[in-house]
Amino acid sequence: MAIEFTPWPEDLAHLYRQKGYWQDRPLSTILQQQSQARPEAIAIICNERHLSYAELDALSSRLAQALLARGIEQHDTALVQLPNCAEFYILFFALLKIGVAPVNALFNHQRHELVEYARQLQPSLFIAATSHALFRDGQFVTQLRRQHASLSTVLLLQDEPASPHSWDFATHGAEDFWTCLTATPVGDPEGAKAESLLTPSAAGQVAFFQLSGGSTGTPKLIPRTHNDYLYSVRRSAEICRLSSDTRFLCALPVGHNFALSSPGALGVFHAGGTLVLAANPEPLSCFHLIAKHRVNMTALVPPAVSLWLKLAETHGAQLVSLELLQVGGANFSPALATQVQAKLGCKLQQVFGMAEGLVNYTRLDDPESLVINTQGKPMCDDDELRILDEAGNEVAPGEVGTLFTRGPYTIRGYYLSEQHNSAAFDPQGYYCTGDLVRMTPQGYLCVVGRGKDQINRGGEKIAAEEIEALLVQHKGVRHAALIPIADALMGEKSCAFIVSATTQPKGPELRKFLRTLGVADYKIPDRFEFVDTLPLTAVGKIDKRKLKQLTQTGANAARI
Ligand code: OOB
Repeated sequence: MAIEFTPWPEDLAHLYRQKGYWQDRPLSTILQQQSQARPEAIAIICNERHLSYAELDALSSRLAQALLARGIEQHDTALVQLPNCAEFYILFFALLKIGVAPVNALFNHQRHELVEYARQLQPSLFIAATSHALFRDGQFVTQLRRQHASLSTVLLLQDEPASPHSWDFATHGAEDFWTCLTATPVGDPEGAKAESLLTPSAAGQVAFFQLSGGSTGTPKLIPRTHNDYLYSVRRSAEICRLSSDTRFLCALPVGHNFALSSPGALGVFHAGGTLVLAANPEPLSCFHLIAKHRVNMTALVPPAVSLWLKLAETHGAQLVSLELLQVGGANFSPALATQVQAKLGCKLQQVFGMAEGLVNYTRLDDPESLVINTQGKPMCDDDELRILDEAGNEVAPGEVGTLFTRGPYTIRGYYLSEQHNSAAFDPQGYYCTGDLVRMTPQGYLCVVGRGKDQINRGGEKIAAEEIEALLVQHKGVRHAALIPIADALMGEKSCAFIVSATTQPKGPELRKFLRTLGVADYKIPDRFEFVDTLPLTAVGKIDKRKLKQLTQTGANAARI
């Protein structure tokens, strides 16, 4: 059975097809087109490996066939956690080719997050890397297998096959990624026939899941269809003027919407350019890759830009090939924005996007004042935006309100979340972004704040409710409230206000407790404040505004 999702209403779906946004082609056509048009061109550079479009296409088809041979079927789902590496794309296209929808967990996710995604997805396939601490041994894989009868195939990507963490695959019912892939013989006379057996899911159906930054207790999965996602990739590539000359450095997490489609790796493949992979945005190694591979475009979150600006003072000569830097994911101050051209020697583009869909870009020919002071305008003429006040009325032009949006690539509902969907989407299908924005007379957006209960830690999103629910599981914690605090480098960090139950637990103990629950490191509070009571609003909710004031004055709180 096809994977469930909330469809767009018929009239709008018709309009999106009529206007050519939805072309009823699967996402995998991106790769197939290039492997025919420019088979020898280099698609991916990953350390010393150079993969051409033909090789990427062939490897993903071989993996797809190997998965079919293991009983994986169309409409199955996969839980994937891979670092920035070529295998991520080989696998992504392999799954697309056989209609299996993956969710790509971030590499810094841990047990808590993976267990939750598996619970929601019931995957038949699980792929991870032994370079991640959770997969040094087979314990977690065994636990997942025990919890999910649906899980039939587990593939592990090993750093070096003969590393000291070498795996006992048979005991844990897992296989080595490359052994599985290469088991299908090359040049198989049946190859062409086998290729024709690969069938993606229908273009109007779910291709894969994005992850929501979230503001609720459990993270939500975002079903993206081939039609909507392929449109966002094509249009993003067009706005950013990608071509076969594009040499894009991907230093953000490969699965994140920014790095995958805005225009990201898929935009580069669509244009026939070259993707250069970096493990992370650490400036020294990225500068080296830029110089070595003559990279002309990259994308960063604001804290990384700060570090790049600093290093450019001494190592700027390595950046001569760089033409365009995209910045997005979190608030980017005009003070930093003005330094980009002078210090990094390239153009700046601001990107305000979300995994749920809507992406805004400043345009490449925009005047400097727009590029520095705004977060861009929607990529599509049929993106519909509403900016509403607290009573749900449209604000006057230029005033601040909460951004609601719908359009040809913005979802209509989270995966299997009926109750939450009724709050996150209005009756006309507009998604409530939770972002406080103002629109300029030219139709550009300025993100001025956030209404949602989320901390944006340098682009990494933390749902306050999720961490609060975990903290109160500690026997020493009666109430917990997580709020953002200002941080010079990260923009925001997190601070947990704790009302203790009996004996007062200390910050280090609570951090350790969250780690034993298997929570990703970036979600662990940077600061703890212990208070006797939490202030309440008139309707009895925790008054986070007051807590934020407390962190600024420091009154009444014992800090750890
Ligand atoms: C991107 O996607 P997500 O899903 O990790 O986070 C979306 C949220 C937005 O709702 C907003 O709160 C914040 O991240 N955000 C920004 C921003 N870009 C995203 N806040 C201020 N300024 C910006 N430029 O973060 C994302 C997805 C695609 C492209 C770019 C970013």
